[in-house]
Amino acid sequence: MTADSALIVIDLQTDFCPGGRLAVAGGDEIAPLVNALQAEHGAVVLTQDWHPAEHASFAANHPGAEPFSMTEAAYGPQVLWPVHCVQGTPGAAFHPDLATERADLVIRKGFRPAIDSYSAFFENDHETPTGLAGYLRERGIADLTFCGLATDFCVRWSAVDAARLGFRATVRLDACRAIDLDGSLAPALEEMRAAGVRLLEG
Ligand code: VGL
Ligand code: ZN
Repeated sequence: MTADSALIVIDLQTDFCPGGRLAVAGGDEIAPLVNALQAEHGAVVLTQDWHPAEHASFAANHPGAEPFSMTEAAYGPQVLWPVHCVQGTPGAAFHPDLATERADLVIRKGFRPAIDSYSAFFENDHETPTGLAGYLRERGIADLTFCGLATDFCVRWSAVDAARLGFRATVRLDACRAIDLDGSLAPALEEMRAAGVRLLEG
């Protein structure tokens, strides 16, 4: 265990697990490993996707649009998702198998109606910060290990941003699960590698 390392658990929430509204296959399976990994880090941060019902990333808010289709947002291409992780609903809660008592910080993201937020560090405009980088720097934490959901969206964007911000970034792929929307996993792994993220299978 190193004092200057943090485990960042991305979006291990009920809606991203089997039975949820944007279920990632096997999403719930990672909880025991994620819980065990917490003991290996000096700090634990949990992120929580936290959308208002009128969020622009929901297909239901775009008349005629199908879930998993694409739209053009002001900041670039955006997937239109099924309604998920609506603030205060059971689906937005952490999965019940996730141990949350050791968490130092819970960072919520995606709460601005007009902009999605995959990364734990920036919203999808790549400009609006969540405050996480400042929090980690003030605590002197330089080493980040990512796990959670989903490998090819929120984990990917978080790990790539971390590397670009100068943190040492590792992804524990065995403690992640992917959506793999139209083959999105392979380029996600490639992008993380190219950004200098260390990918570990265990
Ligand atoms: C996520 C799609 C929409 C994620 C969040 O946590 O990977 N994916 N919102
Ligand atoms: Zn979301």
